[in-house]
Amino acid sequence: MSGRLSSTERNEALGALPAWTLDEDREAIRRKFQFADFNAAFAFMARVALQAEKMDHHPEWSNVYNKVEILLSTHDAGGLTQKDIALAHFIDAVAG
Ligand code: HBI
Repeated sequence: MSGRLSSTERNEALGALPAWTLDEDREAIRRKFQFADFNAAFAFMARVALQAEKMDHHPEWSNVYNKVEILLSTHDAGGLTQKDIALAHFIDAVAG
């Protein structure tokens, strides 16, 4: 399991992920999304789910109609790792 990011690595990584906010308590990153409707939200979640399986790295997320909230952290490492950063970039790319 790749190791936890140092604070420097974390700050550098988050510089390229401006839409995400740091959750200090969870040592995680969060982003909220609003789509046109449930269909669009679920299609987004399906694409992320397939990528999560491919990476063996899964989001903590919730969905209410057209809104999706995602939290990324690496449970095995107890904080942020490169897997979280990579998945966040994938999510940004598919979210548009
Ligand atoms: N997803 N976010 C996250 N963090 C993990 O530590 C993790 C995961 N998905 C699968 C996974 N670990 C496996 O390696 C097992 O540890 C469950």
